[in-house]
Amino acid sequence: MSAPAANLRINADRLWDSLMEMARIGPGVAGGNNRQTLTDEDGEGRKLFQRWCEEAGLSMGVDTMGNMFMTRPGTDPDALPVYVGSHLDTQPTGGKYDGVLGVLGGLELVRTLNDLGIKTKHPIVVVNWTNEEGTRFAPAMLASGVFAGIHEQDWAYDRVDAKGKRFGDELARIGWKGDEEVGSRKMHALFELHIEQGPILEAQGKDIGVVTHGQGLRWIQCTVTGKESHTGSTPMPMRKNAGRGLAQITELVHQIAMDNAPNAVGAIGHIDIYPNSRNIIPGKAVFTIDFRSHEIDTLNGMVERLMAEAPKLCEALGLGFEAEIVGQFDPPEFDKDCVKAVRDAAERLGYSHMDIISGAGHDACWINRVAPTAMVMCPCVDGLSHNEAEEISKEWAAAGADVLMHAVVETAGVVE
Ligand code: HGY
Ligand code: MN
Ligand code: MN
Repeated sequence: MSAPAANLRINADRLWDSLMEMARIGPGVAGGNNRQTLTDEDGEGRKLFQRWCEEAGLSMGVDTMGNMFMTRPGTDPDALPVYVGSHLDTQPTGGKYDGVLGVLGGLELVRTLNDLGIKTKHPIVVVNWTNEEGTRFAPAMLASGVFAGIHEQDWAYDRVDAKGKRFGDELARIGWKGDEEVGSRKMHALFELHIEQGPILEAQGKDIGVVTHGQGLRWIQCTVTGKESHTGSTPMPMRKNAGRGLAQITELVHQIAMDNAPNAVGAIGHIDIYPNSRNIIPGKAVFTIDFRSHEIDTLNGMVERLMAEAPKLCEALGLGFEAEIVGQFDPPEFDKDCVKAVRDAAERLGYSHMDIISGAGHDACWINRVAPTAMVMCPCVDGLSHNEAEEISKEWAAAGADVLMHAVVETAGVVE
């Protein structure tokens, strides 16, 4: 397929305006967003995206996991589409760009092709994947995981949030349970634009990250059980304090990651302590360990060491310990041809670039299992993400969307 001309560029102002308008839906309390999956705010964001897509002449399909597919026809209706997209759901204290840049970057490339009357052989489909974040309903990348055949849909429907609400019920409640069979779509390729969510590109002074691999992930949900009792009248030797188990395991997780540096990370982000009363010794702690590495042996070794040492720590404190893997994927390697299309696009457009391993998980990690897939990354200020202060520049957003457009258009084939 012939490469697009180097002067083919997206409309940076229009992309930025769309990002800012979407950010007004589900605002956070500190300038970011709280548009968690399957909330009313998510439903509102979906409607805005649908309206914009339909204004751009795209036709909508929605599958049984609520994944949204917005199609721009190609000249060859039998050609498998090139997909482009990410997620509109956010963390509870999320930023304005995590996921959203990839969805609206996909819409912007369609708008630009429309402006210029450019036709492609393969159709182009812009995607919004449901529940990428996994913060309300674990695991992360739930709907792209069902699409890729990793998870069963019934299992996904039964995932519950902290208030006991079911994923399947909430999807129906907001009116986004589609009738298309999830996973029935076949793809020629998929590209995802995403902010790096780390400090490397900014520190190296690069506009574009050419993502060759991703880290693998293990989410281990632990339950430490002790005994609730009075914080004033219970003698210290008699206490069974679940909080101490949490504290020592938090330190163990950190040490395991540090012992495997630099190719490993680990932390505990989700913590529920029971009964969470000022004058009751915690009887139970439920928390999720997040281990990641791009080396599968390192990742598995971290889990093995945790599962060997944590029960002993708890036993010494007179506490019970149980653990369950509630989310996992092995380190993905993206499609070499798609990665080359991204790298060539950055070269052609004159953007500085470097190969990079994605620290965060993305829907592309699962779709990589069922179709040739690659990612484009742009820097973010101080590498900060999953924080309302997440920030990028308009120039970074435009550079990422330009490279995304060139990679997609080259793969979809320009029809003269
Ligand atoms: O957890 C992740 O890496 C992604 O941001 N959901
Ligand atoms: Mn994301
Ligand atoms: Mn995220």
